[in-house]
Amino acid sequence: MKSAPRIDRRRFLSGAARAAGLLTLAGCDNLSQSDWFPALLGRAEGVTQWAQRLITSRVAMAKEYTEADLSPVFPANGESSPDNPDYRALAENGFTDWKLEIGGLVQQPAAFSLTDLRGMPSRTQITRHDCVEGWSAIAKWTGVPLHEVLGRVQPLNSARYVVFHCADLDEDRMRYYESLDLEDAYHPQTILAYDMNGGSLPVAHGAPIRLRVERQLGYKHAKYVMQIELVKSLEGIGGGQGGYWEDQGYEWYAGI
Ligand SMILES: Nc1nc2c(c(=O)[nH]1)N[C@H]1C(S)=C(S)[C@@H](COP(=O)(O)O)O[C@H]1N2
Ligand SMILES: [Mo]
Repeated sequence: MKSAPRIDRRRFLSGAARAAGLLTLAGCDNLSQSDWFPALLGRAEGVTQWAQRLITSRVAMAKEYTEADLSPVFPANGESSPDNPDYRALAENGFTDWKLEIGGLVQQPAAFSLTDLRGMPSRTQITRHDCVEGWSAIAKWTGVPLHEVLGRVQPLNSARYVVFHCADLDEDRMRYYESLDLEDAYHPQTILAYDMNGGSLPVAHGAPIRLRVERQLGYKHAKYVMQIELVKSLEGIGGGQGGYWEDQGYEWYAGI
């Protein structure tokens, strides 16, 4: 697993969790919803009140920047041109035939075209993307807040995670996917972006839509999102760890 040496706070927090003997839990369970976690953490030696608050609260907004801060070059990373034939066909038609399918534990499964998504309320944010490979870049993203989309399909009470299934497959035919808990899914800065820096999202950056989840590291920001699925558990999806990189050892909660 590649580490993120620049992110001291994250390192400290994972150290705090480890001190409490809870590292294995940090993966797929929402610690803030656990009754006993804060109590146990509070007892762990050397763990201060503010650290506990940082761990248990994720309501804060990620920093937003101005046009003057935009990076002249924003690298494309990971997949930048999916060779999936279905995706290619959609791209050749300017994604006019593409539809985002949303199903699983919802009352009203739906399929939204790009026009449908562009017709919903939008949010624009200038944020910094941090990749664990050691680069950061600032861009302007416009898209529909995920909570707007979820509001239209009405998740059932049993839903705990939102899973994003992508168009790209790796050499072993494993599909890229990612997941969020509902707390991050409903965060105001969590958007399905269709524009980047004022133009439509380029294929290299995830056209027709990519997830922006600004308080987490780059690999959580799924590109080429084709389907969204609400589930009770991450078991049985991909390798069961909640994401393509998570299945290879990265942390599921990639907080910055
Ligand atoms: N579908 C898909 N999404 C993905 C990836 C990928 O390979 N496939 N790479 C991830 C990683 S590691 C990063 S840093 C960002 C890169 O986004 P960018 O190409 O816009 O820089 O996308 C993330 N989302
Ligand atoms: Mo990344």
